[in-house]
Amino acid sequence: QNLKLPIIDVAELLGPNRSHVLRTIAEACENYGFFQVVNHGMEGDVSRYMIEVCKRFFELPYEERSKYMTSDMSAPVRYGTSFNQSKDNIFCWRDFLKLSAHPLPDYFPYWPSSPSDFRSLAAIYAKETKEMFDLMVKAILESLEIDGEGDKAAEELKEGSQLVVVNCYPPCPQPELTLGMPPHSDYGFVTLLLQDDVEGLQIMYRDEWVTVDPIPGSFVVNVGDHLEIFSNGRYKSVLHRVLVNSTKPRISVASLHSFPLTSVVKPSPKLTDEHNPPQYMDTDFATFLQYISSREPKWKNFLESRKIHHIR
Ligand code: AKG
Repeated sequence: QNLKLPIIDVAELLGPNRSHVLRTIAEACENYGFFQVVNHGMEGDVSRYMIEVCKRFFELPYEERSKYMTSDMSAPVRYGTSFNQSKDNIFCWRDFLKLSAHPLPDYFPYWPSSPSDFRSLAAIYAKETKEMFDLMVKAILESLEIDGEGDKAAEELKEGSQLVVVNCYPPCPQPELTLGMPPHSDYGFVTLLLQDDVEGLQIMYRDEWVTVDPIPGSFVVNVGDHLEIFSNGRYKSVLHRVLVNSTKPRISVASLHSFPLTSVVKPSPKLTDEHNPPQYMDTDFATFLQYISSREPKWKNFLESRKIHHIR
C-alpha cells in the first residue's frame, strides 16, 4: 500500500497563506510525523549531483571506502554496513556513509577526498540542507504556537548538530528475507530526506507499514525524537524502515538535525502544566550514546525509554 504524505509548498509558506500552511504542518506532524516539501529552493542540480557523486563513492574499491570504517560513534566520518560490524549478528542490506556537517569548516577536511569532486558537491548540499532546515524549523516551531519559547529553540537549533547520512541499498537477490534498514525513529529534531526515484521508505501509519511515494525533487521531512519530546508528545517521531528490491539500487541522503550535543532536551514549559505534566524525562546526547551502546538490538526505540508513565 502506498501513501501520499501531506505536501508543503515552501513558496506558499513564505507567502500570504502562511497560517494555512502552518496548520497543515501541525496536522502532518500530529497525524503522520512526516510530510514532503516541494518548491524548497534547492536547485535540482544540487540534489542530482549529490546522489550521483554518492553513487560513485559507493562504487569505489572496498580498500578506499573501508578507510572510513570505525566503531568510534563521534568520528567525523563513518562508513559501514551495520551499527557495529564486529559485534552485530545481523547486517542490514545497505552501506552508509555518515558525515558530520555543522559547523562545516570543522568537519570538511575529514570528508572523503575521493571521488575528487565529492567534498565540494557534498559541502554545497550540506550547506543548502542546513538553510532548508533553519527555514522549516522556524515554521514547525511557529506551528506549535508557543511564541518566544519557539524562537529560543530555533536559535539553539541553529547552532545544533547536522549529520548527513548517505544510504546505498544495492539490489538484493532475496529482498523478502531482509531490510535495508530496520524499524527505527530518528534521534534529533527533524530529518530532511532526499531519495532517488526508487521507492523503499515505509512508515508506520495506523498500525500498518505503508510505502511513501517518492516525488522527484522533493524532500521528505520527519519529526525526530527531540521534537516529540520538546512538543511533549504532540508531534510524533514515527517508526520507519526501508525495503530493498531485487532489480534497482537505491540511494537516499538523510540530513539529521539535532539540538547541540551538550543541550538537555525537555518538553517546552509552554506545553506543560498541572493538567499536562511532562511526558518525557530530560534527555541529552550522552544518554542516547549510553542507550545504544548498552542494548541489543540497537534499533529498539530510544524514545520509549525516555517516556514517563504517570499513574492516575
Ligand atoms: C535514515 O537514514 O535514518 C533513514 O531512515 C533512511 C530512509 C531511506 O533510505 O529512505
